[in-house]
Amino acid sequence: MGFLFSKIWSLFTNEEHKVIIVGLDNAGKTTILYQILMNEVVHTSPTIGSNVEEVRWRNIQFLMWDIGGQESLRSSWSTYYAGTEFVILVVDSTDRERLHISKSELYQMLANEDLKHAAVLLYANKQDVKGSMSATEISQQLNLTSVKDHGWHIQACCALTGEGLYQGLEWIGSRIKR
Ligand code: G3D
Ligand code: MG
Repeated sequence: MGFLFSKIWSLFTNEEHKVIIVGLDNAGKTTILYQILMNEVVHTSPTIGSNVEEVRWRNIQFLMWDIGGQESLRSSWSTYYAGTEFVILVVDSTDRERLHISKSELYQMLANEDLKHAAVLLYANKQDVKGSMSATEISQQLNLTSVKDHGWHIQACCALTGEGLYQGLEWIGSRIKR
């Protein structure tokens, strides 16, 4: 019923905002998508290809794509870029060894013509784990202040509890002109 209603609503508003959720494998992308969607933690297995869900939040309709992050799948990310308004880049804040890979994926995305107008929300996920990097530390490591040609925002979060996820969506909502 909720789905039907949101479908009808979207016919009136005629607006669905495309969001892609990217990040390395195991970062927490699928957990985040389903936490936002259903407010619960689902048991995930590595995403092959992608999951897509319609998410309605504060009268805003989103189409959210959760794209597999294993190395072999990363080259296909760009096939999802067209029409994307928001990129959610999920970083595993415990994974210091691979932060440089997230960094190069980020700058590769920012350089892509299809994402020229997209804004980036970074989730510094797994904040519940002791010793994880803070959002500030990640922001420094990724040199985010050098990003001038895209809107960006970094939000600390824990996908298991949902903490921080809605603050991130607030930022996205604030960028949607209505
Ligand atoms: P992915 O879709 O980015 O590949 P998943 O990642 O959503 O499948 O999550 C990968 C693993 O990280 C899962 O653990 C998931 O429960 C865990 N995870 C996701 N978010 C958090 C978080 O905020 N804190 C902690 N501690 N763990 C998190 P399993 O054990 O199922 O592989
Ligand atoms: Mg996944």
